Order: sequence, then structure tokens, then C-alpha cells
Amino acid sequence: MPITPTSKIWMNGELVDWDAAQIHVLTHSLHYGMGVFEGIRAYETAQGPAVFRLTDHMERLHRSARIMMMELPYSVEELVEATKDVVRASGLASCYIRPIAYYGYGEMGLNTLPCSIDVAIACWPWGAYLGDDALTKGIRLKTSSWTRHDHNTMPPAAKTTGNYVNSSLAKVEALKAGYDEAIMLNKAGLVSECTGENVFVARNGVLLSPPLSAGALEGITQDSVMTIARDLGYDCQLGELTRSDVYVADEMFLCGTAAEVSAVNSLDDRAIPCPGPITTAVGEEYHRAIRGQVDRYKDWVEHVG
Ligand code: PPE
Repeated sequence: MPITPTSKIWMNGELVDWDAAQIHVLTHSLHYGMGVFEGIRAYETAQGPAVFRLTDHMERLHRSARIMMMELPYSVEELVEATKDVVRASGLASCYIRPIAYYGYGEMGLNTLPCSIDVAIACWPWGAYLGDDALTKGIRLKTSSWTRHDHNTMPPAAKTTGNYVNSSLAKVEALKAGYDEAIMLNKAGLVSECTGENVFVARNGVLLSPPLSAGALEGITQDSVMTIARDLGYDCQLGELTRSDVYVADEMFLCGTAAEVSAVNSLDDRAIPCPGPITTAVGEEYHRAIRGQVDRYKDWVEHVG
């Protein structure tokens, strides 16, 4: 998706002009894929722009770095303030925010321990990730021929740049085959997640979503959706899913920061009723929550000020 530039990017403690936020071609992480990042959204609220679960995202960035043995030079609180600075500088009412920490220029070779760590935060406008009518019409999924990487190959709990090689292979394969998105199975053949979203399946009134142990990222939207679904009175749990569970689902949706809540209308050309009542109810409540319109979720909405 093409990027629309904004005015400033936060780089290593300073707001720099968008075009000045450049790196050297011998930047370590470009070569070896070891960077950690986040995807966050800010939404327009009655009190101005607010970042959804900003602190939770920065805490996950720190957890990702910890898994990678990467010592981030900025605290969660500093990154939260830096993000608010970037969003404020953009003048945008709503935007997508991309913090990234990476090994910089100066070292080559696989030993990351001597490498410098650079941190940047950018934001820009980003519309519906899976199409404007993904919540109502749904998207078409295909089971990927690519296996989700395993816990002893690439840690799925860490949102690392390198992990997304697996996702991009699956995404392009699905698009080339005429589908919207790929569902990825793990080494055991169980459903893990999609290329950039967690998966929820409803059967007999119970909502199930594969956990981290299945190779899924611990999604912040997944967590929000589980809270919302339970508050709406649905039984909602983390649990195992096979592809057959999906084929016979009463309804299914994907969720993520970029994709928000997107309904699924089929997997491997087997129709899934869409949009189902739970998907619609949860999706609509999520849309209100991110805009600060639901009192019980107001702590999720972090105002830029
Ligand atoms: N799984 C994967 C693999 C994933 O990339 C994401 C987010 C999620 C689950 C959902 O996580 P959360 O955003 O915390 O609910 N994917 C981000 C990157 C998308 C991109 O194209 O880049 C996102 O949604 O921002």
C-alpha cells in the first residue's frame, strides 16, 4: 500500500523531517532481518486524536526486544511520549503508527551483541487494510502452502521483521491465486493465524482463537476482541482449531490493528455464513471502542493531547 508522507519522523530521540529519516544500505537489520516493530492506530475521538492501547503496544515492543536479546535504549514511557509527539506533529486526526527498533550501521556478521540499536517512529494515513467492506461482505481465505514458523525456528511471540518473510510468502501466494488473505497452519497442522491478523471462529455459540502456542502473535486486537465479546455475553476462549473447524464454522473473522475486525466469507472456496451476528456485534463495538465511545474501554484510548 502506497505511503502518504507526513511532516516528521521520530528518530533516536528527535523529530526529523520525513525525507531526512534515511539509513545506510549497510544497516545491519536490513541484511539479517533482526528488528522489532509495532503497528498501532490513532483514531479521532471527541477529545482529539487518541492512540489505541499505545502503552500495551510499547510493552509488546519491549517483550519482542527481550526475546531478541536487544536492549532498547528507550523505556516504554519514553516511547509512548515520542509516539504522541509524532502524531501531534502530523496534524492527522487518525493514522497508522509504525515504531521500529533495529540494529544500525557499523557492524556486519551475525553477532548482534556489538551492534548499535536505532529506534524510529513514523505515522501516516492508512485506510482499511482488507478493503472498505471487509466487515460487511467479508474476504476470501486460502490455506497457505507455507507452514507458520515454529517456536524453535522463529519465536512467534516476538514481532520481528524477519518473521514477516513467512507472512509475505503466504500473502503473495494467496493474492496470486485470487484470494484476499492466507490462513497459516503450524507444523502440527493446526490453525495458527493469518499473515497479519489473528483468527476467530464461532461454532455453536462459542468463539475460539488460536493462542501463542499455536504460533500466533499475542494480538492486542485479539485481546480487545475477547474482552468485548465476553462483555457482550459470548463465550470466548483461546483454543485449538483445525482447518475442518473453519470449513464448518458458523462464522469467522480476522482481527488486527491494521485489519480491525474483518469478516471471512469462505476458506478454500467453502462458504462461511457472512457477516455473522457475533462478527457484526463485536466489530461494531470494536469500532466504537477505538474511538473512545464506550465508557468501560476508555482506558484503552490514550489521548495525544
Ligand atoms: N498476527 C500477525 C502476524 C500480525 O502481523 C498482526 C498485526 C496480528 C496478528 C494482530 O496483532 P495486533 O495488531 O496486536 O492486534 N499486524 C500488523 C502489521 C500489518 C502490516 O501489514 O504491517 C498490524 O495489524 O498493524
